[in-house]
Amino acid sequence: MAMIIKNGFVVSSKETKQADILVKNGKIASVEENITEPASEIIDAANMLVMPGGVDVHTHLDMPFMGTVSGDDFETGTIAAAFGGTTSIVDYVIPGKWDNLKRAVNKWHKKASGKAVIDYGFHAAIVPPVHKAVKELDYLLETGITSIKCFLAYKNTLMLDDAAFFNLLEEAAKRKILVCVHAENGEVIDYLAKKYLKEGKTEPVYHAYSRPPELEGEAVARAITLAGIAGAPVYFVHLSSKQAIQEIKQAKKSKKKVFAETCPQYMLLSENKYFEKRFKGAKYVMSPPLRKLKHCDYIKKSLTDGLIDVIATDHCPFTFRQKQKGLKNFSLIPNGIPGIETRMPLMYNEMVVKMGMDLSRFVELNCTKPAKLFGLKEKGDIKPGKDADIAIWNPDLIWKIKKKKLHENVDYTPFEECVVTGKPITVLSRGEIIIENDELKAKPGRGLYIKREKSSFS
Ligand code: DUC
Ligand code: ZN
Ligand code: ZN
Repeated sequence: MAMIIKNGFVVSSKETKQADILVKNGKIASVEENITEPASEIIDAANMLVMPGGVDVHTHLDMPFMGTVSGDDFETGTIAAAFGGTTSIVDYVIPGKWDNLKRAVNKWHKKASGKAVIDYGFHAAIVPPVHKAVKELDYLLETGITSIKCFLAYKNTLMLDDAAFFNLLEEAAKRKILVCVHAENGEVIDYLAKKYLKEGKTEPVYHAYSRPPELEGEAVARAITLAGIAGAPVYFVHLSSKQAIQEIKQAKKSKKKVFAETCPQYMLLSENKYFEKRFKGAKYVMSPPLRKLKHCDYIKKSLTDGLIDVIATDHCPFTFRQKQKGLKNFSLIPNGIPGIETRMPLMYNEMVVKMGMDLSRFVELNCTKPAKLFGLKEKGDIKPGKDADIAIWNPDLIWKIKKKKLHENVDYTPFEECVVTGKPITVLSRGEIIIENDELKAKPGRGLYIKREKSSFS
């Protein structure tokens, strides 16, 4: 039977208006004033914001990495996402040393099925040797994976050299596969890391010093050039610096098909976190690293200037114990931080409450544009025909982020003690209530694999 969400302020990527939403068979059937159709369930959303569920297109769940495994699996990770108002994710399949892409994708299906509480898709990372992976690109498309990731950092493991990267750009362009790029200059990072370690500089802050922002700017510029020659649109993941965004600005100005993602941490946290005593700085070790405040401010400004297309998380949590692997050598600290549960509230607080941005722009960056760019055609907006993935927010609730209240399977949050205004209270996935009054209502395994369409590149 039908469900009606009544009297809320409905926020779509186009407008905010007081309206009711009629949900039928898991889909949004209509968005209109005063719907009177009979319904088996009515949710009163008076004084609430009714927004699309968040779409997080950059996560690493249950991922083997740097000699350990990221702490959230598809059950804990998607539960945490749901509590934070996110209703679909796209996770990165990372092939192990002996995996071809097919085997790696099957491994990821096994990790996810029976566990996820929200819907999920996959990207595939392409690691050396590239010539083998190229032969499997058509298989990726058949299985609903329409984007790949290339690492220009992590020398000797994930990194591609320029020729291999260019080869992939050409092959991706032929097939309209969107190429996601981790843009940092891996050769020079490797050189600097070795130099610091030789000088006895082993503490977490040298992780940041060995990856200066210029090396991100350089890699972004190089990737834009190579993609231009190959005729491939490119999507830059987790941009962290002014240098990188300036390259994006230039490219967008020249009408190149270049897209930019950033994450809350690059706007809300800065490099001084690495100086926390007793190795606590390791909790913020991620790549790219946190930057000086001027970069945070520049990225925030870029949200309004239209230079950023997507806000995602790069959720990749490791416990403080796991981080101890790098106690005597910063280059061994597993890279990554949690963020899947806090993205939407932190960004609502920053963009809407503090910066006074339009609610539709918040929705566009966190829901609609990621869904469009990654071919999640049923997701990311509130309009008839879309899946009823909906988060009902109390926009006035003031609360403090505390690890002990979160659901991420890790022993800290980098956003501890942040005070935010606004919280998702009721969350629906395909018309089913999965979170209500801080309680999980969904069973693991209800989340479905999304066979994605090709990017709309717009
Ligand atoms: N960066 C991280 O911090 N973790 C996972 C992979 C990455 O690129
Ligand atoms: Zn990355
Ligand atoms: Zn990542």
